[in-house]
Amino acid sequence: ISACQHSTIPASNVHPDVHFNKIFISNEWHDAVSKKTFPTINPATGEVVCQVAEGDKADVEKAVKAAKDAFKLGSPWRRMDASHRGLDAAYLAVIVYNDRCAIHSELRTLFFSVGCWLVCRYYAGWADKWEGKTIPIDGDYFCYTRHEPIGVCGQIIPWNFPLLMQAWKLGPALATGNTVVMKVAEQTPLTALYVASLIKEVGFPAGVVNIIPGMGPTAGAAIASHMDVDKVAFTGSTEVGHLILKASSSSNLKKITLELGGKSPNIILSDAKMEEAVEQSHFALFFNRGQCCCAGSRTFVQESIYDEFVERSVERAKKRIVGDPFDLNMEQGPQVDEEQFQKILGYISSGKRDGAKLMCGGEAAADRGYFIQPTIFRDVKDDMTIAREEIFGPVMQILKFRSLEEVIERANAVAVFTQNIDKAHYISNGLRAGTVWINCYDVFGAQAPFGGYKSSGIGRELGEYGLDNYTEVKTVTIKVPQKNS
Ligand code: TXE
Repeated sequence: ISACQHSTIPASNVHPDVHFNKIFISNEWHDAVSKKTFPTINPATGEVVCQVAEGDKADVEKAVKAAKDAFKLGSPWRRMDASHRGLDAAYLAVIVYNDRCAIHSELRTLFFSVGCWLVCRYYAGWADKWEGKTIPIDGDYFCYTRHEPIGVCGQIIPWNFPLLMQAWKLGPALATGNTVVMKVAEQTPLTALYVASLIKEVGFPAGVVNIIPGMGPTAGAAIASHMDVDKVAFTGSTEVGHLILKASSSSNLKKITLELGGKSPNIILSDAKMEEAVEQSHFALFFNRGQCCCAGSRTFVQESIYDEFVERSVERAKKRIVGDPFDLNMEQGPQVDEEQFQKILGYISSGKRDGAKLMCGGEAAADRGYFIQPTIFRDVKDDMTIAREEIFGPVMQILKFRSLEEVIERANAVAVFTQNIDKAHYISNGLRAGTVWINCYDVFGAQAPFGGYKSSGIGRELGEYGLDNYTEVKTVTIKVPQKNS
């Protein structure tokens, strides 16, 4: 990170020439079979950046065939040493890192670019270390397991962290020797296509990675129901998560991992360090304009410090700088598109209607683009829509609680702020959540698994656990003349 100070980042090119706006199959650029295109929009202005090829079922067919061919026994990819696979991925990591500023506005944030680079590099290291076992079964047999790639992996990713989601999906899939057909979000196709160009440059064999910009109900659904796709990894809404599982069950029972929405509680106990808790809770909700599946979107504050916490949070939110995403001093850019923008404003209206008290914000923050004022509601009750549904925007709900037991019952949290380690352990053990942060928020490491309990998902991404999602375990048992210990 130290090599990447602000001063070394070149000025933004706000009107970039877009070189890659087609479908990437077999290391070549293709128009859509239908010849259709769709516009990609700059959310800061509402203007069209460029047209992008719109892949659908026919293009998915082509891509799956390419991925299947690349996975054939004896193919360059299947014959490649695992260590070499790792080298290619590590090289990709370096190129992504070095090119981070040339791609898209989202990449300006160091978190995204460094995070992507680290994830690629981390999984590159795993390529020749994901070992099977020899197993001492009864009888005169020699038994061992192999960790084999699953085959053709469909990957459907969202728009909130375009490059990061791509890295989280490609890293483990490629390290373990799979081939990939990836459908990128229709709101953010350009970063992924730029990375596709790097994949070619690095020298991955043709067909190993195929990338299709297009719509969910056409291209995405075609991947989910394809008989030759062996696995689908999906990140997006819970609603579409259900459709993906259904498509698997009515096609070939392909393996599914899901990373879906949430309504993560963040618990502030009365003994928490106030300043730190306010700042971290602000970050927990407003980071990435609230567009995080793990955003701390229900802030539970203990009764005795509730008023002070609200007051300080409002002060902080009013200072939040909203504006041009290319200006490095900005804290908050626009929401991703008109649909999300309208949806968030709708949630703000519902909060007011349901009787929550609007403390700041509540409106569009500019006369063009999809900017929303940092918004805070107090006196939020558990049954209000804004306390139950994922808003995915810069809208903070602050709820009050009395006892630990009460908050565990109501919250099932993701973060806890307290100076009392016993209380922290008590709460974190009692929670049914895939991640618990104590006195911090949104702390990620390529090495540590991430994923949700209950309807927030199936499976884990990142870390060693993330490799399981992309591996079949084969047990091989050989009769031997005589076994000895
Ligand atoms: O999600 P979708 P949307 C949540 C967040 C947001 C809401 C809606 O609450 O407000 O979802 O966002 C593809 N078959 N999250 O509408 O539709 C789609 O093209 C196969 C949480 O953008 O789920 C895109 O590539 N694929 C979240 C991806 O699914 C389909 C991130 C996500 O889009 C499909 C984003 C279909 N029938 C939104 N329909 C997170 N977990 O981080 C759509 N897609």
